[in-house]
Amino acid sequence: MRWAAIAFAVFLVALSLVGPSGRSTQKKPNPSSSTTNASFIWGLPKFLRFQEDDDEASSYSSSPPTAAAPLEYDFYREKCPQAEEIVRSTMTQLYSRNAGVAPALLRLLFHDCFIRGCDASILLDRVNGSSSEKDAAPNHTLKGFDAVDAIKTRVEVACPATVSCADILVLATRDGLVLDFTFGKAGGPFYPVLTGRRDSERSFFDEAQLQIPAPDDNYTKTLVNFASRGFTERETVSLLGAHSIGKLHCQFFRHRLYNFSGTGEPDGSMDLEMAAEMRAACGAGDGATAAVGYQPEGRFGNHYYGRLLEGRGILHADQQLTAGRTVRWVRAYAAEGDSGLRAFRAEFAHAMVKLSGLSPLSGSEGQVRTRCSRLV
Ligand code: HEM
Ligand SMILES: *[C@@H]1O[C@H](CO)[C@@H](O)[C@H](O)[C@H]1NC(C)=O
Ligand SMILES: *[C@@H]1O[C@H](CO)[C@@H](O)[C@H](O)[C@H]1NC(C)=O
Ligand SMILES: *[C@@H]1O[C@H](CO)[C@@H](O)[C@H](O)[C@H]1NC(C)=O
Ligand SMILES: *[C@@H]1O[C@H](CO)[C@@H](O)[C@H](O)[C@H]1NC(C)=O
Ligand SMILES: CC(=O)N[C@H]1CO[C@H](CO)[C@@H](O)[C@@H]1O
Repeated sequence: MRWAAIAFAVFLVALSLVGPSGRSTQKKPNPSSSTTNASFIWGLPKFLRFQEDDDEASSYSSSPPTAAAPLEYDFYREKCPQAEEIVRSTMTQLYSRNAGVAPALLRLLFHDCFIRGCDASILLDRVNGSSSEKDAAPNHTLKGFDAVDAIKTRVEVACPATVSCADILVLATRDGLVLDFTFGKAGGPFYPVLTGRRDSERSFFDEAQLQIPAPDDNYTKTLVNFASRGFTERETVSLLGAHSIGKLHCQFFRHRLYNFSGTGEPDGSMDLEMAAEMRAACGAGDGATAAVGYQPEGRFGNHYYGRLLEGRGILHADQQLTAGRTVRWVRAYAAEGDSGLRAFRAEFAHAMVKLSGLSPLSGSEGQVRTRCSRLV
């Protein structure tokens, strides 16, 4: 927590030096910068960028910093100064009632940002009968829509039609993670998020159907998918650590427990004791509603990586992180004592900043929805 607090303080100072307030008075959208994808990361102070220490480093060092970042620190400071506080306090209430809201929003944000960037397109209901992202296969079991709506309703009362659903999802996810850390053993990352995103005017069913990573994706497919959105292998490994919280339904890995077309044996990469535990937890029948997590308490931490090293990954895609050279990052994050957890927290925070900054709509692009599930 101390690292994060210091980092954030430095972040604020750095931002005040580069002068976001000067930018805020010129409301003109910058069409070229607003259509870029993850490049806003270059607007962050250097210490918040990732220190690559492997062969992926060159992919970063060649990109120039963008002068006009579309997102800003505290974008709503004049138009709705209480916005971030309303998000935070509402999340605190929602979390105290149901801690599952933190993983639910984290997954929702991932599914939003992976399809055309963080533009709240995942929140739209079907429009004119045509399928929305919510209808796409990977959407099954997505949760947290009601939490976003609850927050949005309060924000709308304070500042009508001002704060985008895309920003609310990014802020609420961040705040939920902080809460999950506070009550857990780990204590953990608070990361700065910029705001000023706008909401999409359509939903992207076909893309969601094809591009959201699937639970049985292999090593190569997972890495290629994340790389196409600008994530290095190391960042990909840290992001999947999101699975240290929340629950996974048996439907996504039942076939790993029994080889239905052959011997009935569990997947060869799965620890046998684990297979027995999972069979017991999931039940023999359809059991579509049973779900398990990487640890009973489900708090954020690096236990996910230790489990992978023991062959106790739940999804095939999780276990695949140990199937190639990414195993070195799994080992680094799983390291005993403080060092693994510290590395994971810092690098997860960095990767979340990057995820939250994917292709935002800004300026006059898109719209600000008044209800997150509908276009205005
Ligand atoms: C290869 C990449 C990934 C695959 C295949 C994948 C797949 C899945 C699946 C199948 C579930 C279970 C859903 C359910 O049973 O309801 C799940 C849950 C979850 N995923 Fe992922 N995921 C991936 C990456 C990520 C990333 C990058 C994040 C966030 C940064 C994330 C966050 C979560 C969270 C928090 C949950 C628990 C949700 C809850 O308990 O409500 N996942 N994921
Ligand atoms: C939905 O249908 C109405 C009426 O036909 C039309 O005015 C509107 O533009 C359509 N919306 C979208 C997003 O296609
Ligand atoms: C991974 O999956 C892709 C697509 O499903 C497939 O083309 C590829 O051969 C697989 N790679 C390995 C090493 O199994
Ligand atoms: C990201 O932006 C770069 C440069 O503008 C572009 O070449 C690349 O295709 C974009 N990637 C995605 C996933 O949009
Ligand atoms: C399932 O069993 C069949 C026949 O024994 C075998 O060919 C196949 O590779 C097994 N599948 C898995 C996922 O282990
Ligand atoms: C949460 C959500 O909207 N789930 C939907 C996913 O898509 C199926 C159809 O493909 C719907 O029935 C679910 O309601």
